[in-house]
Amino acid sequence: MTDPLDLCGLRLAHPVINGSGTFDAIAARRAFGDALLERFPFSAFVSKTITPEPRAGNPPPRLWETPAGMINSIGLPNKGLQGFLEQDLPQLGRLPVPLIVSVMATSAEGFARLVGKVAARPPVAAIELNVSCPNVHSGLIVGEEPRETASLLEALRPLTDKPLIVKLTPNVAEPAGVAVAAEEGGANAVSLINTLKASAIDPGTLRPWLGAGRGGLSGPAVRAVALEQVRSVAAAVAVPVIGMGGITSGSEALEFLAAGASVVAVGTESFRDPGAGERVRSELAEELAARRISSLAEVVGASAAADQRGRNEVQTGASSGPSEG
Ligand code: RRO
Repeated sequence: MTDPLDLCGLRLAHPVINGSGTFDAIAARRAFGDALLERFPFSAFVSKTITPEPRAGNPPPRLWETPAGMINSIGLPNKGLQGFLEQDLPQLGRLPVPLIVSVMATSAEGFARLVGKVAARPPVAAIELNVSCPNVHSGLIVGEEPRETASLLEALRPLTDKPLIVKLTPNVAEPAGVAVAAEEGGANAVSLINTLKASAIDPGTLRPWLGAGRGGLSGPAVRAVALEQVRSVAAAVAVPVIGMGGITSGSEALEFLAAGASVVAVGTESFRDPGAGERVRSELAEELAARRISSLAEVVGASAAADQRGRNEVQTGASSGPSEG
């Protein structure tokens, strides 16, 4: 495997983490006992998003299977800040990897309360700001607006020295614009993609299948979209990019690294196969070894570098390819 890597100050043993909300470490610990801790599948653990107050989540049905994917409309059920700090954090703090806590609020004040309280807890290594949940109607359109994103970051940045990671939405024309705003506001990393807004119609009743009317699409169906967004964001920012969207194998993880991600996350595939994180990690290690790559720096952004070389060659007329006649 490659050397350990540094993700904005977090030391990771390898480049595969989980997508928020797709792996319940507390339930997995109950199911697998200490074996889970001895061989934890991810190099960092990202919690399910929490909000300031408890939430029940959306009415059922909450899931719909699509070709090569699924739509979820979970609606952010969680115990709220106090419940998380008292009940979940002590258990998550015992995981053998850095803990990243995902938070979301419907106001800047709510975000500030979450960041202030969560970041103050020693087991928390970093905070992911979820400004991209497709299933919660908030008055706040932070993640869709570069200016709103920058001003949220400016309000939160002074509250902690711990890394702030911004989870970007794919549901905008230019995710790179929002990523640059997050970076300018002081974000230490960005992660993408969250789910794509999606609908399902019950073929019997011809009414929306999902209780909340719509949801977010994930899984292999979104992978090509995610790759392009990772590529455009990585080309636009200097902070590390955590890339995800339909990764099911080591070679697909490698594609995200080549597109410019420093770290990749496995999400929906963990629902199908709880061992997916470990499998993707070992397949990626084999892919890298087969290519004699020992440092991830050799591969991260390789496709962007090739892209830029191609453009330079076209500009200087250095291309040796066939010329138009
Ligand atoms: O809980 C959810 O419905 C949910 C969240 Br918070 C999110 O960020 N992305 C998603 O697809 N579902």
